[in-house]
Amino acid sequence: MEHVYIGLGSNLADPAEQLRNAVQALGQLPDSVLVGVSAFYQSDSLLPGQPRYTNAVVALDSDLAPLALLDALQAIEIDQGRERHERWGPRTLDLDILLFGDRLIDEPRLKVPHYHMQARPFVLYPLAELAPVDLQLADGRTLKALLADCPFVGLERLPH
Ligand code: A4P
Ligand code: MG
Repeated sequence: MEHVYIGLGSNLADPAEQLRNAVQALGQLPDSVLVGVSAFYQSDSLLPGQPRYTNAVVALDSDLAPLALLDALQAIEIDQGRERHERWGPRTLDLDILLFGDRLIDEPRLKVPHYHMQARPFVLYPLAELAPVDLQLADGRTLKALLADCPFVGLERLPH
């Protein structure tokens, strides 16, 4: 099995509920075991004028191939998007494959490690709850070094 980290994000009016539902769905993926869920963190959207986001990271052990996992994640996004489509519009849940073991994947549909993750506090801090600080990313930098360059600014850690 490979150790996979998935980033979750939502900026619906009840994003924490979206994330809880997503965690439950991730726990039911075939050939996979959910091994960790970070706390939830709130922060302002990177795009001005949008509601605040809630983000989290989930750790999975999975036998799924990377593109099969991406298909499954997109099916979960569509499922949850549909639930609230009329009320909130199409983008209710974002599921990103952050890391897939130590693989470097560069395919049209899938780039791993996920671009920009190395500078986003709402990815790195929840990831650090689950991953060892000496975790190395593809460019050789450790999670510890990335955190040192990414201050805990504008993040609010929500109680579980
Ligand atoms: N794709 C490629 N690589 C991956 C990967 N590693 N994991 C492709 C998942 N998907 C990957 O994704 C578009 C396509 O990326 C997919 O079809 C897949 O084939 P999407 O989720 O439909 O698009 P998106 O998420 O809207 O685009 P993007 O560029 O991922 O947006 P970002 O960068 O995630 O920005 N502020 C806060 N505080 N928290 C947030 O989570 N997120 C955004 C969205 C803006 N501001 C935010 C946050
Ligand atoms: Mg995305």
